[in-house]
Amino acid sequence: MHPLAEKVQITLNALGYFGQVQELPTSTRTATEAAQSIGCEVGQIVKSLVFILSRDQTPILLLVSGRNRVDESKVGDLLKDKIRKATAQEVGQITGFPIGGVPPVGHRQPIPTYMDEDLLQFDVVWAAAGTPNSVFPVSPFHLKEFTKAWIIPVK
Ligand code: 5CA
Repeated sequence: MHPLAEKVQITLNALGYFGQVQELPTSTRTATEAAQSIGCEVGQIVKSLVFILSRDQTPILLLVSGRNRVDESKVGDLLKDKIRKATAQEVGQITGFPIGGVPPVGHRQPIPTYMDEDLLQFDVVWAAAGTPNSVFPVSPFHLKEFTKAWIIPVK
């Protein structure tokens, strides 16, 4: 297994996860590609998106259904701040993972995490596991527990 995918597997296990990180032969870099490679609905793909808060430049993580686009002003209003998308370089520095493989757990530093309420309608969702061709299945309930996420509307 790729060392970054292994790091995610180990982190997940430490959190009480019993499932398996899966390295696929085809790309899971984007939500569309991941859904195709896995054979699931695009809505079941968890996008792990890093945003930066304006006030103090600290990062947050948004776990977003693959079918949704983040309404930045709406989420900013919810958090009583403004948010902007992190650059690819910032994502690497903050999480330790490359764009297209950013997982919901296992980052270099703890990141306050918010989860799209639309993910709750699925029995199983799929998130990136550290590389652009690795993913893991998880129930939205366990994903919320593992990430200590707050549930919010994002779209
Ligand atoms: N592996 C899939 C989910 S299983 C995945 O990582 N999807 S994602 O949506 O979380 O990651 C792709 C996201 O990376 C894009 O939605 C986009 O928000 C972000 N991204 C892509 N290119 C850049 C870039 N150059 N700079 C900053 N963010 C980028």
